[in-house]
Amino acid sequence: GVDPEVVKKIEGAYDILQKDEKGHSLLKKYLSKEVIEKLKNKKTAMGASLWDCIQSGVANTDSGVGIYAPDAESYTTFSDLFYPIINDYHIGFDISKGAKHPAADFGLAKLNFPNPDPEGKYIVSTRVRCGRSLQGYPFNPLLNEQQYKDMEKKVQEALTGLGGELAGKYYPLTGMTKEVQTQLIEDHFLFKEGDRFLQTANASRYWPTGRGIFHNAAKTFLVWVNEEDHLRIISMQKGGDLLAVFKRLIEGVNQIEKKLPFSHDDTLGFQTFCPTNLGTTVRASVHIKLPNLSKNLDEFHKIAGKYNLQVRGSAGEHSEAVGGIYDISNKRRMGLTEYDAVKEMYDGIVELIKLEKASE
Ligand code: ADP
Ligand code: CIR
Repeated sequence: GVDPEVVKKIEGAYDILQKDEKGHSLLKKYLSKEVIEKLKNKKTAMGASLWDCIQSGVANTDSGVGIYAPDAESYTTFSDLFYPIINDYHIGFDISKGAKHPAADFGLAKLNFPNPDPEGKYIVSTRVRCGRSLQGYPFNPLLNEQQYKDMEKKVQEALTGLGGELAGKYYPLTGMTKEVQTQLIEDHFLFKEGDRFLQTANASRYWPTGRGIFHNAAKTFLVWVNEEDHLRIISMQKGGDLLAVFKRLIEGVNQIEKKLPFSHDDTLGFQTFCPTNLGTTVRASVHIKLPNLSKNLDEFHKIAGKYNLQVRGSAGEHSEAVGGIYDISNKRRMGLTEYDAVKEMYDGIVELIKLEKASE
């Protein structure tokens, strides 16, 4: 069973979340007393409890979501909490009503994304990323130090074989100078350090062991190793040529999956640590300046929401917009194909640029 001290923490979570009036997380919305009663004594085969899933959201009541899965089994063991959160975040993907994530389809044969901003007036850069987990390993909180080292070695070997435009080099975080690390973060290439949401989820243990970044010389193709997910595969470049960015990502994913076995599930799609990333795991984004539309932030978020888009700051999630540059991406990643997730971002951005022009 679950340690009585841990059960107490789970029970205490309810009041902590409800009493914080400024908190609006999905965890707060769906962690009812009934759910707590039903789940507080459950454990996955690897030993994860409900507390392991919710501790980040309890420590950070300003979370947007507030829950992570320490292993893939947590999604079913604690489904009474995960499924409603998944349904809410992914805008109507209700597993409890039998929803299944569609098979992967990047739509390579039908891709058609003419640059929505050929003059480069609005879009600063375009990026598409996806997450992958290695078969046979749990997510961060349940990994030991040796597993981090083994995984890093496997991934590094696989990436070293990449060819053509994708060929590059792996740079472990261990031994990287602060200057290089800081510059890579500032240039939007590397994950940040000390993320409190990940730390309190127990996802940053043994840092920087096993963590690192692979990239080609142009830094248009990058792979993050063992940050939030085992792998984050990224394609990005300046300007608004989404077609080139997405094609490069598809090529990268195809090459890597020939070398590494990824965890996939018929219901959940590709399995990830955070429920927001399940399914396609695809976040297609632009860094964009829309000075008129973003004058009224509430209104800006509302308009973006109409197109199922999410607005982030210029250094990513939980950051501010610097110099009027926003990061706008598809919000949902589940219940639609990779092609449709990217198209959702594209169509929304085309509309936002039209609206911006109309208000000039
Ligand atoms: P993720 O995309 O992996 O969910 P973040 O929101 O933290 O995580 O973003 C990671 C990094 O990618 C940040 O530095 C962010 O500014 C950068 N980024 C995201 N979208 C773009 C883009 N379109 N152009 C340039 N950098 C981007
Ligand atoms: C939050 O709830 O705000 C954080 N735990 C992040 C949630 C979604 N973002 C992510 O997966 N990168």
